[in-house]
Amino acid sequence: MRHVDLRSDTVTRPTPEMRQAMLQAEVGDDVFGEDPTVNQLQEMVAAMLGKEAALFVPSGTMGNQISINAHTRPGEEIIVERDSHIVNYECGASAMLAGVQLHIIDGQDGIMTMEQVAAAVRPRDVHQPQTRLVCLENTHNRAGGTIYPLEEIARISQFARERGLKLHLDGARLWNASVATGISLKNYAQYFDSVMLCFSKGLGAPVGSIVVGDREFIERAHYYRKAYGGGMRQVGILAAAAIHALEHHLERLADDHRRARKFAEAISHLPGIRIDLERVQTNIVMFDVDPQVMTADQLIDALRQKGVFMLNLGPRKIRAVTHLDVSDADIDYAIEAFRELLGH
Ligand code: TLP
Repeated sequence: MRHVDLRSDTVTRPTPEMRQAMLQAEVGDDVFGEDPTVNQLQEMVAAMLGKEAALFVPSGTMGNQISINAHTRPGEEIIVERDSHIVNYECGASAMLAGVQLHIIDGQDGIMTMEQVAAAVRPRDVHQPQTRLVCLENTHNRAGGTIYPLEEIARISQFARERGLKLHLDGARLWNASVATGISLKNYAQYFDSVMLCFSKGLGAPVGSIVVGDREFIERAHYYRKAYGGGMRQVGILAAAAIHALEHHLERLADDHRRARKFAEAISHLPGIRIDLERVQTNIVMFDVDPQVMTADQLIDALRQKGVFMLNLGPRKIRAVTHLDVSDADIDYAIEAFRELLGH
């Protein structure tokens, strides 16, 4: 039986060519700053994003969390969107480790407007926490891989600068936004004080994320990376996978987007499936199952029997994500599995 794993773009396994690059990587002790491959990756990504410096980190979660810590002081407030990864899937780390309070805003499909951000900023008042940082997410995971409009980013950025607030981007899948829109990574990054990007998602590397920003910010982030236990030694073997991914797997994200679109359109015609095709903009397909027909759990179980794997995000909500290890034939197979289960 075919095995089509659409639970996440994190499930990819390194290709033979990527493993070869890892095998041949020159390495050194990165805690001493002496790993040439890590240094090469950091310089490469800083240049791609048009920032002064970059820092390789073990995970997206650590990248976001050390950025939050580096921008803030305990007791300060950060503005975040309700469905964001930082709010929902990072174990409350911002409170646990940076000691900040979250000011949560209801966005529309993950998008907060400048007006919403402005309304959430605290006045200078001896009673109130002080707002220090705003975090955006692009593409937005829980909203279904949606792309943050550049104009809104620009407006929020201008407002933040005027008010002396910092702006951080959870760009775990910024690569996807850039490939889908043709807007360069640099163009996106210019609006932010810090950006976190993942190599371990659609790019197909086994481990690793990166944070970019100005030199002073990266120095502070470096301090927190060590404090969080993220100082790694001969980690050039992982940086080599990331460099390989940037050189060979970036443009092909367009294939993932095309396949996600094909899958979404095909299942949208089936009874019991509710899906907003306008929100299928990159490699994530989020849809609801009509509880009269089946629960999300039941559909996921039935799909698993056929070798198709998806993620349950609620009693009705299911997520499917395309990636490097999902071919056109895999997508056709997944569509056929849906037709068999729901077609009649
Ligand atoms: N997302 C994972 C799960 O944690 C939900 C996934 O399968 O999508 N920001 C965003 C927008 C993410 O989607 C993720 C991972 C992260 C940060 C965290 O990255 P890691 O898993 O490397 O800590």
